[in-house]
Amino acid sequence: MNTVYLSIGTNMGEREANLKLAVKLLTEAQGVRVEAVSSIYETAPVGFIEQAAFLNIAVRLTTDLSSAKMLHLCQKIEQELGRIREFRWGPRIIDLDILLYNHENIETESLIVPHERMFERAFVLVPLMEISTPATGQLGRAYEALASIDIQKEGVVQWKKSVTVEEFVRSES
Ligand code: A4P
Ligand code: MG
Repeated sequence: MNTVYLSIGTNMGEREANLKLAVKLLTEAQGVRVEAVSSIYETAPVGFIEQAAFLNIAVRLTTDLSSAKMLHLCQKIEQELGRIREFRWGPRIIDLDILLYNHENIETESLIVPHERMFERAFVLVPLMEISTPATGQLGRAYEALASIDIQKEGVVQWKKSVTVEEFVRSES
């Protein structure tokens, strides 16, 4: 069984509903067991800053899917959400990134793990820390990276407290 951490973000449309639907689709996927979902954080946009604030979460899951199949599943869920809300909100309403896949270093044409930019992003690290325990290796590196980041300055604010996976999905609106 493989342990995988995902980062999910959205800044268009019904942001909370987008997150919940994405997690619901993960729980329904074959060979995937969603173990934990972080609190929801509202986060200032990084990169293109002239855009609306994001909601971000991190998800921990176990799976027998390979990393390539896991990426495929993430992309399928992105497409599904995009399709559902396409006319109303435009196609890019959700982003599912694989942060960690076990302790593996993966570098293929379509997948880089650990996610290339995760160690400098408070909107990734803060939720990730909530659903993991300090460790060595890549998670240890994430904990260390977060220690030197000013979370408030980065504009990462808890928006809704964490609940169980079942509750998170049940309250899908
Ligand atoms: N890819 C490579 N490695 C991975 C991985 N570990 N997980 C490839 C997922 N995909 C990975 O992704 C482009 C390509 O990355 C895919 O084809 C896949 O093969 P994409 O999601 O289609 O495009 P993108 O959104 O332009 O790229 P990416 O990397 O997801 O964007 P970023 O850099 O993550 O930026 N600010 C806040 N506050 N919160 C956010 O969530 N997100 C972004 C997106 C910018 N600013 C943000 C947030
Ligand atoms: Mg992505």
